[in-house]
Amino acid sequence: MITLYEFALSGNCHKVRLMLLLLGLQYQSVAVNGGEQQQKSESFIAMNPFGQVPVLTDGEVVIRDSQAILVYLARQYGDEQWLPNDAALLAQCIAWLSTAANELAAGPNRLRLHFKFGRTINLDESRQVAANLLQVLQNRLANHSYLATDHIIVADIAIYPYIALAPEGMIDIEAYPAITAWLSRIQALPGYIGMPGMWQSQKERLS
Ligand SMILES: N[C@@H](CCC(=O)N[C@@H](CS)C(=O)NCC(=O)O)C(=O)O
Repeated sequence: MITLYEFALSGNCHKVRLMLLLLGLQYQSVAVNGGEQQQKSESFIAMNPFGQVPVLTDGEVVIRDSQAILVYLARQYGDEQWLPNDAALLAQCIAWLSTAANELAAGPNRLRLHFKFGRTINLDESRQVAANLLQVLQNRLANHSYLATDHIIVADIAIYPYIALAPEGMIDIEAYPAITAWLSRIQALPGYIGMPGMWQSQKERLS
């Protein structure tokens, strides 16, 4: 049985939820109590020494880090569509996973932590990182349907939640039409699940 240890309001956890559902996988969710710092308990640290969610277990396999979990699920349960075998394409995919852990975390994610949860941040720096990232995404998606290739792969799932949640970080996502078109494409996928606070396509709003 697959088990996901998660916070309900975490975009990193949402990546994993979305991937599990797009792959049609059954799993059990364990809500980690962040208010009580359960992620820092001895038993949790045994699964993730950084004391963070998400963590996914699958039998004896224990994986920390949302990007790593996406790669595991794609390789273990998905077809090549989700995680390319081709060396150049795989490198493109890893580049976007790296962007998820770096620019996305330091920009849109950090702005959301500030405006939604009151975290103290360097506002100017986070806004600059976010603006730069959004322009890179807009430029790429102006000519492509997805980030790394012509169909969805784990790279898109890794970037998706914190871009869809960008309005909670006071980012005007509608100013980037190629990005909202990409968000809409993902929201139209069979098995798609959203979370509160995400930008929604008109179709999603009406459903
Ligand atoms: N690189 C990690 C980051 C994980 C992360 O930042 N988790 C946050 C929730 S989104 C967390 O557990 N925060 C609580 C803490 O650090 O104590 C990933 O992608 O999974």
